[in-house]
Amino acid sequence: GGPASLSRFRGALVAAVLGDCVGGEFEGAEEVPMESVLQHLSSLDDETKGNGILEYSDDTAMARCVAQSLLTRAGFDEQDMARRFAKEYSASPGRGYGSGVIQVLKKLSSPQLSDVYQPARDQFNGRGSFGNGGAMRAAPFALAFPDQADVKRFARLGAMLTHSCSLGYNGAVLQALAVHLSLQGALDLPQQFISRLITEMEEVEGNEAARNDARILKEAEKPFCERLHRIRDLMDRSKVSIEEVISELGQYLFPRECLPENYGGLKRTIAYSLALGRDTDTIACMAGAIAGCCKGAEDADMNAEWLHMLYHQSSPGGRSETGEQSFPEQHL
Ligand code: F2R
Ligand code: MG
Ligand code: MG
Repeated sequence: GGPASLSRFRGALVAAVLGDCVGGEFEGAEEVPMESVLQHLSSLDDETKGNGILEYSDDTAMARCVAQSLLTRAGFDEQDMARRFAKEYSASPGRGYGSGVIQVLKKLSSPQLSDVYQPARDQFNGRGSFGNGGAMRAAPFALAFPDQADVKRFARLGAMLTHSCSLGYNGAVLQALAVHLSLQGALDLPQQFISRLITEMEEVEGNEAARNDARILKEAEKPFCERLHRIRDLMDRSKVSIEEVISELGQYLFPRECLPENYGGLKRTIAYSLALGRDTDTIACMAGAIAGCCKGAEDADMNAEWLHMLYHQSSPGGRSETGEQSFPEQHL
């Protein structure tokens, strides 16, 4: 499909669910040999093995809350989103949430809570979380708002419900921006895609709060810009090993080597995400994932359709003036 087509909306949400489900197999493993990744992927292709159902984790559970809140409120409503996070956690607490964020989700369920951002601010002795839980659920913001300034603003506010450290919420802004740009087809020119992200993140990371957090955490002055510059440098080279990617970037880039020739783009991306090890469900979820069958994909597919409608309808300000429910709950 062309820019902002329904198939791109579907691809973004469904691939995220698949990445989470397929990537869950290796989450936490320090090293994942490519051989194990290929074995895992081929066992999923083999209908005679397993029951064909994979479990999704917190990544999908929270992204679904974001999508459903944006749809039901026809824009960003922090109270509604916070309530959905809390309800989802209390219904299924065993989805593998981060050990810190659990405290926030419990506090968000209190009817006495007057400021929904306060529990996140209290995390880690008032420093806030820098975990990737805001980023892992950021894609729906890019699908709900056509305007880039809205994508940045609401992705940040949505992440701040659980992550008040700038590394946590700016990671969500970066992820939402990447989905926003790729929805317009920007991935066709990868170098330019990264350059545009750098330009945006220069501004996002330019404020005092971000500089202060980076200083305290002994990070580069603008941590995400710095990683993006390293990605651009690596992309200029013809060959990059998986070890170099891990040591240079942590876990971010997807060279073409070491994978079977017959793997398509999406399958290659998820296979590589798994081979990077450690936070494999979240990396694969955020990077996009192979096609397959797992619980949660149906919801994502339906949300994609509704978000596609909302995107093409919405006014630049985000939430409709009346705040009416444009997308009835029973459809979600
Ligand atoms: N939690 C996991 N995986 C652990 C294993 C789960 C296992 N498979 C199971 O089934 O139980 N995965 C999920 O968590 C990540 C997203 O986490 P989130 O939402 O960011 O959580 P949290 O608790 O806010 O942060 C994560 C950890 O980062 C450290 N941390 C964050 N901020 C800190 C700070 N300011 N100072 C010190 N440490 C900080 C803490 O260790 C947090 O617990 C995703 O991978 C998702 O898949
Ligand atoms: Mg997870
Ligand atoms: Mg994870």
